[in-house]
Amino acid sequence: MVAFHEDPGPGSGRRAARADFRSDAPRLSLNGRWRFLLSGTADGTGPTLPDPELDDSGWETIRVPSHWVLEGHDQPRYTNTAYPFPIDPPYLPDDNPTGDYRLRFDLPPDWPAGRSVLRYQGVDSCGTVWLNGELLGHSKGSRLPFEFDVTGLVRPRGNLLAVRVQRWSSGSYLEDQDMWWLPGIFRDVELLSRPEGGIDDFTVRASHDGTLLVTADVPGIVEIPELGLTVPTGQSVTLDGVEPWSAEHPRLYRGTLSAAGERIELAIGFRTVEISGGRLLVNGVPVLFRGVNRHEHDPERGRSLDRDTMIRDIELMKRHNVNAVRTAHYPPHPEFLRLCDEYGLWVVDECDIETHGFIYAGWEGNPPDEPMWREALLDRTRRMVERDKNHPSVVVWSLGNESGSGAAFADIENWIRRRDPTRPLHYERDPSYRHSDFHSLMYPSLDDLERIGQRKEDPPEGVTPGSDEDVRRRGLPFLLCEYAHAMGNGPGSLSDYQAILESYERFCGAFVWEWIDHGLSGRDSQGRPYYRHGGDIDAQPNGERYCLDGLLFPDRTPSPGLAELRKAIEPVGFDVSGGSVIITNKYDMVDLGHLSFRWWVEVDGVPVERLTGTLEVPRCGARERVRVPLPRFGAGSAGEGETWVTIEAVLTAATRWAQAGHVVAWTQVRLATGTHRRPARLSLPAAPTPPDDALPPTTAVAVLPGVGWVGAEHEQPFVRVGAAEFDGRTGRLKRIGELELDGPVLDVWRAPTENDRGQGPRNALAADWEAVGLDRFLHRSGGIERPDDHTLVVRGRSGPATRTLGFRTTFTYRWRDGALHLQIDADPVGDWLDTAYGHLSVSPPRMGARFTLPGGYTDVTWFGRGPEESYTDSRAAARVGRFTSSIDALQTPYVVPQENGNHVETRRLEVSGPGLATLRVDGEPHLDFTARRWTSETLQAARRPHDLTDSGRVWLNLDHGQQGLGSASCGPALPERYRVPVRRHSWSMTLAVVD
Ligand code: IPT
Repeated sequence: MVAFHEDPGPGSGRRAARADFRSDAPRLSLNGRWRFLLSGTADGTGPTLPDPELDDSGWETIRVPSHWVLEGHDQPRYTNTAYPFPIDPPYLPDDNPTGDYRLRFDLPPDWPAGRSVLRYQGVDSCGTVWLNGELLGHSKGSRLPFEFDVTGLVRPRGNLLAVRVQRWSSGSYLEDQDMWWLPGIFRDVELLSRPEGGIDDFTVRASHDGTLLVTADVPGIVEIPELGLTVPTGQSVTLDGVEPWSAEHPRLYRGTLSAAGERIELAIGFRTVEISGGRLLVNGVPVLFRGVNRHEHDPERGRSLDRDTMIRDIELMKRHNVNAVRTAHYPPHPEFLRLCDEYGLWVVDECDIETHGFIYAGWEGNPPDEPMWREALLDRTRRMVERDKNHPSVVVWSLGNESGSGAAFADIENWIRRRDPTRPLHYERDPSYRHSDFHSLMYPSLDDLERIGQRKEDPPEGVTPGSDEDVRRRGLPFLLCEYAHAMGNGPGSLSDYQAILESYERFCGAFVWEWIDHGLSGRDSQGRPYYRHGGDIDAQPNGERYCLDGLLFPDRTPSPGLAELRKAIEPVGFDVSGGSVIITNKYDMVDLGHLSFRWWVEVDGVPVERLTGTLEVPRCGARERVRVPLPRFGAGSAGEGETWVTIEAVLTAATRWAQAGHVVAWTQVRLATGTHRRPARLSLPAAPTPPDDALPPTTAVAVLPGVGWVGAEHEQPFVRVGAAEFDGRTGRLKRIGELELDGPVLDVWRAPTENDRGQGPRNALAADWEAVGLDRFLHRSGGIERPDDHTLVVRGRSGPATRTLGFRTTFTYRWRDGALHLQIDADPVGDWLDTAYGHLSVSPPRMGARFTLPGGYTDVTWFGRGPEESYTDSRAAARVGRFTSSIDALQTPYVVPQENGNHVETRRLEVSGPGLATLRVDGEPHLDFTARRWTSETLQAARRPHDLTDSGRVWLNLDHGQQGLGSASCGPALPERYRVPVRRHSWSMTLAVVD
């Protein structure tokens, strides 16, 4: 006999799947502390587990719901695509940690005598259940509910519920999602009284035209008081004047469904989903999902989330303009969908099916293509659809993720279409898209996405151009189910993607990968807290850091990437020209009546009194635009300096998810015609490269007329220009008046981001950089010249050992008007098209100048983009203004330390510290700056944020620029235009000491 856990079938003894609902029937939560014992094999503690007489007083206890690996038993495991067991379906290794659970419980005194049902909302990976010694059955499908009828078995007092949970089961072959393997009874356990004449299941069909049909397994009455409606089940009615449900206006009609023995709470949303003319329409109009992929994750509780955490997720999504969720890659806790109905989010509900690891078997034996698994796959589909069918928020069913193709998908498709013809189906991985109502891909490049928008994409491999399949796919709407891999610092290009998504009718939206970093709370040997990733667990295989790819840090602190997403997808567009602004309503359903528009003027980042007000915006319907005259901002009267007007669209009244005044969208426009024009993107100005012979040989310091010698004999000679002092040998700046500093040296390095590292050998820029030595430049002073009393020219060459490549540098200092002007010219030399590595053509991650300051410096103030960090392809969220921060607060604590805290387009920077002279730097026109208490090298070497400790100096970069962030950790290469080209770079700044 096949052991249950290895039987490919889905379960036995279970009740039919049905809707999840709230009713007035009594319900007893069985959550709490259960007896628990973990064993090493599938037999668990043996055959006595269900025996009510068994003395379990020596067992440990465990909280239910939870994952035992997060409650001090065994270890969590993380793999991305790999199965942590041999591909030997449907079998599992003998080593199979198995949790045996026991709970004694009594019924409340008033528990009705009728039928009772025991419900599990989620058990990972499978469960066998006994009540009072009797086997009820078993089930697989970790993120789906199952129920047993326990009528006649459950008794008023002294019940003994026993559950055996194997960590690995045949079900695990269908659950190879990129996430932690977290076994246990991790969702609620309940006992439900099922009254005589109660309702077992019901289906709501409510269209945006007011048509309503509720069917149930027993006759009942539907009542919706605010519509004055009383109608029997099975009878369709069309109601006048209902407001449709949408994510933007989640209008729910509360009511009841009553049968003889039970009253169910209804929360009906009238809405219609259809595909028409190659577009996705909801309520008759096109929609654009501004979505995220959400795993259930909490650093302490894993996938065992409480309701407050679900609400927190939804509030954060709504506040960041996210309007859609793909429940990657399994149905969430049912409460989450109830909350989506209430708060308003479009949901792509995805089935708990992923067989990704079969990639290592060349997809040989892939379960969807093997009859043995058909029932298990269909079972999962049924349980999702039946459970979630009444949620207006659920607008698309997704058949699963990354499971190749196979005949089972046809069965799944047919079953859903018969059961629920009201929602379209999504499946991404079958290149024929035969079972999908959407064309869909993951991580296309911008160019590929553009072609898809035009319905001009290359057909997937194996599909003949012009074939029926090709033509059908081209006619489908496109849903970008994953893009913008948010691993570490990034993603870049969110605005670029959004611009394309908003440009073509074919697109119905996109879902960033992913919502939250799956870091788990841990402590190191010294007791310091940190977030664990796969590599922090001593087990192979493991997917290392790949679980840290969210827009939220593990503790739900928004990352800069989420701020950027919020700006990129904001639902209001502004286009200021002449004396007016064209306001574009990018909502799909609602007008702009809920927003107020306020403006103010700042000069050099300082608000100008009286130059502030509100705009009167006439009615502007969904997807419409209005032109609004702008007041005369009085730029002329504002005074000298860079003058910017900021316009914000804010919530007029509080909503469920944000306060009145919450900023939904904004824009900024420069008013005065300044001397500087910002380049739209990082485009470092090109200058001709002089021949490679201009560098004089290394010389002893050329002591030139006017050089002042300082210090005692035998000490380093110093060179003075105005109030600036230089090391006479290296030419490095050491002092400006009272201010002590050191630098600059040419800096082409940054601590690689996850996206710099690419994916395996793909787009592995950091590996190429390291191969040619960009991480280990050595510097040679090439001589100092003093053309006149106020000028110092310091030449040098920087490059790595073993290579010819590098940059020849010229630092030209001029003392004028009590400040030190610095011009930096860097010219590439040597072989950048690596000969030994043939294929390498590297470009540096940074073109910068590194200084240090004494450790007593603590704060910065700057005029430029802020307050969050910004990069050339992730700068939309950073507005132009004046910002102040401590140096410590400039650091973004990515779970794995990497480059962070850059600020593009900085016009002016001041660095100060108690008792120290303040350094002021003016860019010409702009600089990128970073300031930190450690070097890029230390940042790179750190494994955890707490490895970073104060070096005793402040490391200040005043850079020409850095390359963008991209999202190449899983996705396309960084576009050329965001790289730092290998050519002459020149930039300049003025350094001054201020009080
Ligand atoms: C894609 C997966 O669907 C998702 O779960 C996650 O693993 C993501 O990649 C990377 O973090 S699949 C990949 C082959 C594109």
